[in-house]
Amino acid sequence: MNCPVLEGVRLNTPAHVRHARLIEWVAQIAALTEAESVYWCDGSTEEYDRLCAQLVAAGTFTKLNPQLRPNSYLARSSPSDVARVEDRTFICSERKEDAGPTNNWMAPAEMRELLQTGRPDGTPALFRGAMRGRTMYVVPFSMGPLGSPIAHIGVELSDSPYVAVNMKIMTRMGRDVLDVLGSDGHFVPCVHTVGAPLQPGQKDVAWPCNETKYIVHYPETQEIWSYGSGYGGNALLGKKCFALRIASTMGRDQGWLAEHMLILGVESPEGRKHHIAAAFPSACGKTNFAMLIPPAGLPGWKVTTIGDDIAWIKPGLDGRLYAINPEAGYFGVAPGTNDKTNPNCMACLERDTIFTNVALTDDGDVWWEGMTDTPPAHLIDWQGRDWTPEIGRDTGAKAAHPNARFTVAATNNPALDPAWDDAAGVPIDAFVFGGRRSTTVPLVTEARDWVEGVYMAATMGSETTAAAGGKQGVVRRDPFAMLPFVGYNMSDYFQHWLDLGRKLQNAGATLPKIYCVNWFRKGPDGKFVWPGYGENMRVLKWMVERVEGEAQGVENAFGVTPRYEDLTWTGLDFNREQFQHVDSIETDAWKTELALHAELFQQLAYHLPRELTDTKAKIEARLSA
Ligand code: SAT
Ligand code: MN
Repeated sequence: MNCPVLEGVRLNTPAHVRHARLIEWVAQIAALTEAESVYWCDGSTEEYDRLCAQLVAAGTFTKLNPQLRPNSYLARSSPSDVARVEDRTFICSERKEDAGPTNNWMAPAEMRELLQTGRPDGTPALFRGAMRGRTMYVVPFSMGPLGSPIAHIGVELSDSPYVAVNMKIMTRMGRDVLDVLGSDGHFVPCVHTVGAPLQPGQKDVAWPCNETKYIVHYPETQEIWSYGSGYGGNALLGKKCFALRIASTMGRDQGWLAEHMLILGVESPEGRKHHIAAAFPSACGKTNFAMLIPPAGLPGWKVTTIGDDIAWIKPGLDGRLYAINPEAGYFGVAPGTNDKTNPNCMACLERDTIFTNVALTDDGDVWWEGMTDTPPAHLIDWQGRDWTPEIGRDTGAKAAHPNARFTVAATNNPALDPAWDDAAGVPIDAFVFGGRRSTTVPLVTEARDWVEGVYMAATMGSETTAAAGGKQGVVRRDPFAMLPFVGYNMSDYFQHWLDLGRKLQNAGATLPKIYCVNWFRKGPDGKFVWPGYGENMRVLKWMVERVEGEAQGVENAFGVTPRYEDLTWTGLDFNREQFQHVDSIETDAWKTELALHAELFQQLAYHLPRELTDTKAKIEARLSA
């Protein structure tokens, strides 16, 4: 293949690239952004090591002590670039109604002027010249096992080598993907710049980014354009942008689901295996749940991880729903992770990990709040400043940013499910929806049918966390834990779930059961009542036994909940009174809650499925009875 030369930029297209449309697009973006050079990632370990060394030389990475944390790095971001920016995230569908009231919207033509072509008044486009002085990395990636019928391919063009190495861990990335793509395979184009062009001779900073940020999705043309941030979901475009926002619209059009869900396998002592997909908002313990180690009181039970954040789910020929994890790594929250809350995760992080915004110890290792009970006597905090427990106490400064993250390959996980990379996916037996609620919502409730389950998921609320910019700890409705991630109208998304359920049911399939959980109820002392973490296995066991038609429960206003005697308590000191506290349904609290559901439904009135308002009316009637 020839290497077209474009305005002085060599595209450096490797001979194995046979996809004319891809090459042409790379040339266009190189021309628009005026990248200094173009580099095609092959996804090799040699390349990863080289780019990491380059990041160390640039001051972006600090290599950690190889004795303590082999093959691992620490990155510190700019303090202005530490989380997803929901207020800068846009769904640019032709019609505003198709983005819906929960997404920021701008007309595609207007957004293209802003980003790509420039305004009629002469305002230059943000991407024009945005990569000046930088290398543009071509990052081909597969979301899901290579060649799986559930997987899809994307190509990210980014001027951030930090993005390239993170994508190597988070996705199946490199030359193999181009082979699958062939000469005219379908890919989702993703363009990313940190928005910090360099003048000739200008010295770079350790974490280039721009105060102006745009995270833009064109669902109709399946394009992603991200400007100004180098962090997490803003920049690793395979994750929330593609695997959730764009993929959710693909799923709507093609009859499948792209969900903000972990996937786990549960095996009973008798060796019966089930698969659960569970949705929780960002930073609500999904990774912990996905890597759960059953307590000693439940011998013989085993939990294995298929995915920790995202699930792509397609109906199989047998009418069951099959799920893959589109990702190949974990981009998880570090603070709070320790040998008690998540020993499997701590084992993942022993080596081969990129840490972002955690603290650095004096011997070249990492630390974060909650890693150990007693913090080290001295640390370098996430902003590169001296930190001591006294400074922390006096100023409230955290050593690690609350949204500090690790990036690590799934293959580091000792609890990885043998089928995690299976092209066929795993059959889902139950969906779980959970938010962070200190009051009102009981420990676990089973929906009586699909529609009631969709209602539960649609009306989910959660207290906000540090995963997104903005205020923390306020309850917001977060339907399906997808509020920041649905690429189209939320009510149409509800309808899609209802339609898919109906279609499968009409075809004679047994649908997965649906549960709503809440690990986070607090007592009068302000402390969590439920021990959580590994003890969540007790709830999981009940669900699996319900799927098998064994465990008992009682009906209430919104579903079926276990009585104290329906859960297994061996090895845990948790009395009836405590159970009552996490399981109770207070009529007054629920009347208030339903008023909030009404508010949500008002906001989502356009295209809101009738089934949901009908379900609400039934719950209200039961509550008043
Ligand atoms: O920053 S990410 O979007 O990748 C993580 C999250 O919010 O869950
Ligand atoms: Mn997430």
